[in-house]
Amino acid sequence: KVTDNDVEPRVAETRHVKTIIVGSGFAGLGLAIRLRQEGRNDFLVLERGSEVGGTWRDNTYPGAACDVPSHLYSYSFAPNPDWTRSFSKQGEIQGYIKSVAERHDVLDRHIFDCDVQSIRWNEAAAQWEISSTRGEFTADTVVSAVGALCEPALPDIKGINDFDGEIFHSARWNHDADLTGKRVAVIGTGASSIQIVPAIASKVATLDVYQRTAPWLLPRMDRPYLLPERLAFKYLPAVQRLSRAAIYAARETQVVGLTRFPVLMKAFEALSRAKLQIEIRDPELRKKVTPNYRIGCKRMLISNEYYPALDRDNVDVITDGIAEVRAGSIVTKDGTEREIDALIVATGFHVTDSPTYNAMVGRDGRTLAEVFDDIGQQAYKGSAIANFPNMFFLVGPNVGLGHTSMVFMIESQINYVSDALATIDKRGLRTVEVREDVQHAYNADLQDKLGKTVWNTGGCASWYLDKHGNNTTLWPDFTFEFRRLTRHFDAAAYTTTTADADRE
Ligand code: N01
Repeated sequence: KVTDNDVEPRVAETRHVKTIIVGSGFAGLGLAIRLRQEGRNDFLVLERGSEVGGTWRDNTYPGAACDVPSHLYSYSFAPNPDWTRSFSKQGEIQGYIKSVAERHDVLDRHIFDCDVQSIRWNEAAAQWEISSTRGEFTADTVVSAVGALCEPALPDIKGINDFDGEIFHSARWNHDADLTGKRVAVIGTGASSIQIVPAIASKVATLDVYQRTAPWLLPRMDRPYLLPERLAFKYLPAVQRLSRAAIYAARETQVVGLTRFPVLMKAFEALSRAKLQIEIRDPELRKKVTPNYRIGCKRMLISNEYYPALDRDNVDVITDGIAEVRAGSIVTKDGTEREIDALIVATGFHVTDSPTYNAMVGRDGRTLAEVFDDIGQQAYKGSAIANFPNMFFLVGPNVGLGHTSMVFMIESQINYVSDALATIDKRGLRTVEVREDVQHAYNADLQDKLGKTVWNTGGCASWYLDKHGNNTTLWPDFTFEFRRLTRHFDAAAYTTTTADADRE
């Protein structure tokens, strides 16, 4: 870690580096490691948190765990024979990310507690100017690796700011708040909530779960690894590789089934309904939590504990819609007032309207938010956006997945971006900017494919869709197809200038 002594003098003077990476979750950290491996050491990682890990550092709520199997949810260059269970918990994943950062010796390129406030293109200098809470920087190239699920979305509910008790977002869990014996409410029933509810249900006095849309639930095939398995992973690396490949293949077939074959969707729905029948005794409650849209339209959730938790005597599912929050209670639209001591807001993230878009100012003086307002959230291969020269994105638009490991997509983008940086160096390029026509054609094709999927046609609203109803977050195909597209940087899709500023 860069110490305060190293960093503070930079506050006074602008520091220039070749490449700045913003964010050090799986994506930013993975790229930093790749740059170091390639001997491209003139880079810095600016990270607003005080350690690496991104979403796995921030989401520390009780019950937080991954819904992708551990051996696939790891860097391919850093397999981990020590995973203790098939689906890892937050602490274990965060420990893994930190140990990879240490082992690959990139922490000295990080500046922590560094909140980036603006990233502005200087056309004359062909550089990015970065303002942060730890000083000013300039860079030839910026890679934004802030992630899609980094900015908590608070619900716009009347009176919520006047609530007097403990209130916090799932991604900003207040561990000083003791919920034991308290009357607690949770707003939201997404991936975070269905992990929080069973984790706290038995310790609180009462738990009111405010559900707007019921999620589809499937079994969670989680279990601790047996000692012989762990020994095999450790001493026979081929076993771990095989396990990874098998999980990968199974997950790839899932996306095709859900996006293309209605018969398979029906089979999954039947499985989920059977689960409901077995795990919830109360028929009224069962009716309340039965989804009314096609499975897969929203992210499918996996849990063996959520329904039994809802079925507890001290837990209520409330579907009437929230009218207002008062100092010590929530009032629903039917006029019922329920008193509470603590309110947990598990209402997701700003995805298609991320505040980070306001901080980036491109070549024509418009912010990324303004550009996206005009054309919708889009990028070429999820990685480059016209009007933002020498800027690349990891986990950009339409790179997200609902069914398998984001680490696979991230590593594909790392291949692409590191090859782009190498090409810039090799050819002595001053700027590279994706051509608008290429970007638009790429996105028209994506939207065409997405328009036919269950995400767009399944009869639900979700964070996958933007305000125009376009799916600007998910990748619609096999992930190996994305890997193929991002294998090499395709300079022909870009307008480039050389040092003498000739447009090529
Ligand atoms: O957020 P969400 P999340 N009034 O947006 C409800 C990843 N993740 O933090 O469905 C009332 O999914 C909203 O209702 P509705 C994963 O990619 C992974 O849970 O919009 N309710 C919904 O129920 C996931 O998809 C893991 O009608 C309001 C909930 O809040 C993503 O993160 C674990 C409301 C938000 O659900 C986000 O998950 C956790 C309002 N005003 C997260 N506004 C694992 O790997 C929103 N809601 C296991």
